[in-house]
Amino acid sequence: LAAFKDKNIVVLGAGMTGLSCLRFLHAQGLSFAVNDSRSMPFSSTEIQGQYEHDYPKANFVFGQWHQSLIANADIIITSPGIDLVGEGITALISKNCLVIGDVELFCLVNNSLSVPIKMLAVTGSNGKSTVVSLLAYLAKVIGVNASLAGNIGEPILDLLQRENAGTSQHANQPEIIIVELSSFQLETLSSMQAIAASVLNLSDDHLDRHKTLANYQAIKQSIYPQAKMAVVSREDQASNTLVPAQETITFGLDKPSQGHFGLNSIENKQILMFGEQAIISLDELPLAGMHNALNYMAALALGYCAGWSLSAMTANLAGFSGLAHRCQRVSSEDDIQWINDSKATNIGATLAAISGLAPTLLAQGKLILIAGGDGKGADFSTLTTILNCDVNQLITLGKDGSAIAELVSDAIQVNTLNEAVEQAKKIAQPGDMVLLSPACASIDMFKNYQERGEQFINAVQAKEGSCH
Ligand code: UMA
Ligand code: ADP
Repeated sequence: LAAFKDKNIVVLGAGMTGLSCLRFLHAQGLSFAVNDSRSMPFSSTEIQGQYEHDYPKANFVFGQWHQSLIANADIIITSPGIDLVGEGITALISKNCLVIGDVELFCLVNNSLSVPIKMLAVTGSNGKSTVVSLLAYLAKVIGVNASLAGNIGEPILDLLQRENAGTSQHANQPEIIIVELSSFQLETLSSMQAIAASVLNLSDDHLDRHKTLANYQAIKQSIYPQAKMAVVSREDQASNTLVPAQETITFGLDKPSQGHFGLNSIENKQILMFGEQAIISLDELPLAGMHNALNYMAALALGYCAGWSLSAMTANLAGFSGLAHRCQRVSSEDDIQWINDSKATNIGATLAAISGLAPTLLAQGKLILIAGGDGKGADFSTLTTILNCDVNQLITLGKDGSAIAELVSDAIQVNTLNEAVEQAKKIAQPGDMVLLSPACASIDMFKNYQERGEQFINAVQAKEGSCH
């Protein structure tokens, strides 16, 4: 990190990412400033005075963007949630300033190690956390020392041994890092050298920040040139238009050619295939729906690129039971299924949930969908057909709930999630399914999607009339 010595370094944001940068820069003995536009960025467990004491070489500036600090910076390390253009920061930055994210900083350090830590990188509009968690699970059970980092919640710089970072290797370093990357993180990343990377799929998301689908698509696909091998979906053309000429393994729902993953129907069963080789029947796997079949294949393909044994991975696939808030059954009392898919924060995830779950209903069973929240600028019209064909009753809430309600003739609009659940309780009969799959972010009404999911579960489990 010689290039960082005696430079004006500014960390933007004092959230998870900013604090990991702070710890890392401090361990390098570097001076730097931390600027956050909120006046109280630290949570109750992180006390500012303590930080000022522990990091004497850091200058903390909170409450507004510090224009001259930013204008005089040689290096800016920004956090993914900060919209540099929207916040007017880009206009302040001098043209010689290096603007990077935490993952780029990690890669610059990692690339300079005598034996860089290997990386597998995953992005996409949906399925990222499921795929990286499945990969981490497989690594563990087959005996690979892997760590999970990135958008899933563990800032990647924290994986470098602090006292030795950038100078030497440490015995406890993981053999491989499985990194989940958001479009926000990819915007400031250009030096990753992953073994393999995948854009799992692409549908409208974060358009309030990226403005056009084309921008969002280009940002997502910038992952491919930063990997030796590309793991590419045959189902989603929008995710693979910019794959450079490199070794490619594809996955899709059709019969695969040699060296690729796909499905084949054998004796009325859908079998996961690697070329001509039958791997496992989908009905032996706990995560239902075709979107999860794709997730299984993407994880197997990425693990295969890392040199993991296909048979060892396959033997352990069924042991992964999935993550909370993703099409999670929370009750089937009175023969009514209540499904929490609070993590469906965009249209693509809700489409996958409905098309995966509707076929599992019995002939008379109705599907009641609870949707709405902050749509992040998405065009909801792509939901029109599925809402009118597969959803029997739509209940909407939140900032963009009425825009979804307009797509059908008989939506019920409510103000709170508890009200939505009460309405659903009045309507649902044995054999029906009530699905919370909002197609929207939660931030207009909740702290995060977890809080939304937990409130849904509590309301479902509350006895009649008591869920307030
Ligand atoms: N901040 C400002 N001004 C702004 C915006 C933010 O000062 O205009 C400050 C906030 O006051 C806060 C800090 O920046 O102190 C927060 O930074 P951040 O929003 O980048 O959040 P982190 O805590 O650093 O968490 C980030 C990711 N957050 C976002 O991308 C919004 C986390 O992904 C990620 O787990 C974490 O880094 C570790 O890598 C969360 C997420 O919601 C889960 N991701 C989005 C998604 O999955 O859809 C992309
Ligand atoms: P991400 O980390 O990309 O947000 P998650 O694995 O957390 O992905 O899942 C988010 C939402 O997307 C959930 O509602 C889940 O049911 C749905 N989902 C998971 N995999 C896929 C996929 N391959 N295609 C579409 N939707 C998916």
